[in-house]
Amino acid sequence: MNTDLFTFGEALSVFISSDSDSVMSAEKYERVTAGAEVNVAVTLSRLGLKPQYFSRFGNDQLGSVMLEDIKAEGVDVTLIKRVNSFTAAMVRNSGKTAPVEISYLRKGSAASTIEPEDILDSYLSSTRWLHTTGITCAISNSGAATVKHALQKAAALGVKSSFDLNIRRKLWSEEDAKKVLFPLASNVELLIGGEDEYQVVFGSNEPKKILAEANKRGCKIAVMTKGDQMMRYSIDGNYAEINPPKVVAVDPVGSGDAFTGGVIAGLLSGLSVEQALEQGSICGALVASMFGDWTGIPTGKLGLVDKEIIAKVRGN
Ligand code: KDG
Repeated sequence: MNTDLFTFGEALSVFISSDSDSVMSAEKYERVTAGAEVNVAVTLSRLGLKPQYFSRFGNDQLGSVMLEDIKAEGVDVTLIKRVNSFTAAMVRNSGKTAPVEISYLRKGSAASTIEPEDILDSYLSSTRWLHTTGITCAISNSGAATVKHALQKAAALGVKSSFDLNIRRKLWSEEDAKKVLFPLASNVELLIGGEDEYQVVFGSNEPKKILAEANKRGCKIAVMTKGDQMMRYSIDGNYAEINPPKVVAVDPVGSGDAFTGGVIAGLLSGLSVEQALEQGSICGALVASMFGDWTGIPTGKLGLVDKEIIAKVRGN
């Protein structure tokens, strides 16, 4: 099957407290499916492209319901393996009145057994873009080896790729993250990360210097985000800045992935880097303006956000 995107990682069942903004007092929870890579895949699907997502899910009910959720979004899930382990989960409060606090139930999960042999060359040779993240590197050594393998294979096959640093400090230390992620932050079409994540991985506080170094290491487009504030980027040594649209942010979780998905979809559809970043920031802002990782992801055709939605965000 020919796909626009191939991505893999851990998807989680996210339990969000619904009767209290603290897990300490909540008795009721809503469950949704999320996860950095699957969020990117869903964004591409909503925008009218063909993404394929691989993971290992447990032979359990959470695995089954998540598979259905992802499939219902039009993402190809036919490669997902069911294994004899459990499907990961995350528990959080809504963040309506208190800061979001998360707990993971994922150590030793089904997805943490992902290994390089899972990623066949044919998955990569039949896609236009590979997307991976630092989260898969944090969940296990075999996850990190799989990311390395996939990025190297994609490069050898001439398939464009992206890598989102995505440091999860509840999963590993900054020191361990730097050791593993720095070698991987090279030779990709698109490197994405928050300012703090770039600082950890590149060991510097100077955004321009970091982005120039990323370009020198073969990351053609290096993008440094900072929530809803000014975004910095550099293409082949040319530095620029862009301001994301302002929205009332109610739940930023997942907005970074929608941003990444919007950028990838834009680049695949022939937008300039600046236009693709603008499209990504519209997707990110819309997700931040609603609760849940998928709720606000906009719709579109052929990889481009629908014009009416763009006009609404821009206030025209
Ligand atoms: O980027 C949003 C993700 O943080 C969320 O969906 C859960 O993948 C996740 C993680 O590992 O934190």
